[in-house]
Amino acid sequence: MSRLLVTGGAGFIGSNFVHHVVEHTDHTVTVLDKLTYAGNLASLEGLPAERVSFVQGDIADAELVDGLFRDADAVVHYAAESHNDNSLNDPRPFLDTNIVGTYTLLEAARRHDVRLHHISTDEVYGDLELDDPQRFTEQTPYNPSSPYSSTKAGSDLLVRAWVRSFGVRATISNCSNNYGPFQHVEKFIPRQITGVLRGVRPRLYGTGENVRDWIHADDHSSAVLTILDKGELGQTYLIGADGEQSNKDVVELILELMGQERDAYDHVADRPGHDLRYAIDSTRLRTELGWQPRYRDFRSGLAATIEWYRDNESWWEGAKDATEAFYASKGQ
Ligand code: NAD
Ligand code: TDX
Repeated sequence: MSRLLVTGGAGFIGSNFVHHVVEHTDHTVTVLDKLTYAGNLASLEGLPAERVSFVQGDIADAELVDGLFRDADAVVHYAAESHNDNSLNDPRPFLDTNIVGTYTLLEAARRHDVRLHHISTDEVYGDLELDDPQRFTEQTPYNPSSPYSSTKAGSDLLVRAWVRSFGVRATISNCSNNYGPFQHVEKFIPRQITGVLRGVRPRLYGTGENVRDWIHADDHSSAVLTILDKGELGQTYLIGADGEQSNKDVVELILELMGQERDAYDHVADRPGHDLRYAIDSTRLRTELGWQPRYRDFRSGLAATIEWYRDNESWWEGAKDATEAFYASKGQ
């Protein structure tokens, strides 16, 4: 049994991880989360109080972080500003949280010699052509496009430097696009599902030919636990489930699964600098650490996600209007 400190545990992927840990291990969890617009305590409702505790605070608050690291056996670092569209509108919070916040955690890990796992994204590698036979691997050079992905790339490089210069016991994982319950309505899949539930047509940026490599958040969680358990210190692991789909195909599948015409969507203004394609080769994680994804059928995973949003309107309705007002101001 270990005492895990999980940063960003009230967000989408962090809360899925906390549920996964409670279900599949005997670890206890302390969540550290600032509860920005993206954090929601309702995502942690129903978890046993003897296993999960919550601290509201900023990962860039060195004094708070220091006290929490003192009582942790390992730290899993999810907290971030995570949305590309927001980073194009106001990059500053991305620098504060993703760069200075990660630096603050690294300094605490160094002081207390605590094992740290840093959660990152495939977006640090930039994008691929649609017909490129190569996928991203641990050897792909960094080439981020947006303020969001460049701050995530910066945070990864800080982790690598703290491993090499100070012997911090850290690992990194770069995962592809996640879907599943508890994802904020600003993101592509929940935005379209909740729109259709409200009678609004999906909005596709640009041509919709952009490709994302989808993985269920629960598979991301099992991969992170595998790396915590068996990963080699100082190493990077790519996490992906061979789930490439064009945005157009995803929107059409959502419409079909929700009983609408497959062409009942609109094209809107494209995202500036919009990455064309992400694709992950997760061979290393699978062969060296023996991990496998459980959700292999995107259609049934998406159908279950649609049901979750249908059944949990009270979880998302509060954020929907403000999110749509933001998009409307951008013509999206
Ligand atoms: P999210 O936006 O849903 O959640 C982020 C959480 O971090 C929120 O609960 C927020 O309150 C918290 N937070 C933000 N700033 C903080 C601060 N300064 N101090 C403490 N807490 C703070 O994000 P997500 O989609 O769950 O992403 C989680 C992590 O996974 C991020 O590091 C992201 O880069 C990475 N990631 C996401 C995806 C994806 O598809 N969403 C894919 C790969 C990697
Ligand atoms: O309304 C929309 N219409 C649309 O076509 C929205 C919100 C998005 N899109 C497109 C943009 C992307 O090509 O859908 C794709 C997915 O968009 P997002 O959900 O914003 O995700 P993305 O930009 O790919 O980044 C996500 O995956 C990598 C997460 O938000 C990041 O945190 C993660 O690092």
